[in-house]
Amino acid sequence: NKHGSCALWLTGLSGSGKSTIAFAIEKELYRHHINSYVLDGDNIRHGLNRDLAFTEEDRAENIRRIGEVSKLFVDAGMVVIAAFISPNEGDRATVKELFLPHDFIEIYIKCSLEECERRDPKGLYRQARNGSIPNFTGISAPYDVPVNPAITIDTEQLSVEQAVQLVLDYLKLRHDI
Ligand code: GGZ
Repeated sequence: NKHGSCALWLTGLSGSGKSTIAFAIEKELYRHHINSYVLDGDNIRHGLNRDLAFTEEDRAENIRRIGEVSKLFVDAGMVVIAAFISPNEGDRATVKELFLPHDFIEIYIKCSLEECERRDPKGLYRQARNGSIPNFTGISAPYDVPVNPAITIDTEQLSVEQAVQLVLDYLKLRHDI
């Protein structure tokens, strides 16, 4: 839209790099005098969505609410950066429908399960493997690879800086920044 507000929707496995890239995008946009705001598990799942767990139904509701909140941010003229696994293609498509086509940018944070498990920054994959965390995405719950994302960022190949550059180049081509 003409004010450059949009939703950058980052989807990918746990440990793929979504939050790291989200905050690096926020920082770079700030250098360009663009205010943005990151929604991630830390500010959403501990607050607005603290009643939700990781069943298929709860994830769908998690993503639905985040989609609606993201739409409010875009209506308010902001760039919102949503960083959630959002594993279900249908749930992501439903969120996309809330926006004008130009205002919703799906970004696939691509990283193999093997590499995410190797990184395992919070030890969650280990716990998922030994059965202490059920329904863990990639281990015991599905992840639908995005069919047609606007941008794919392979975090096994690119640095955080290169990832941010891809997103900024995309926004520049759209004349958003
Ligand atoms: C996946 C889980 C689970 C299960 C807890 N499956 O790497 P993290 O820790 O910091 O990020 C993951 C986060 C995923 O929340 P989302 O809201 O992004 O998920 S979804 O979009 O699917 O609703 C992980 C932690 O929560 N976590 N249990 N079972 N990730």
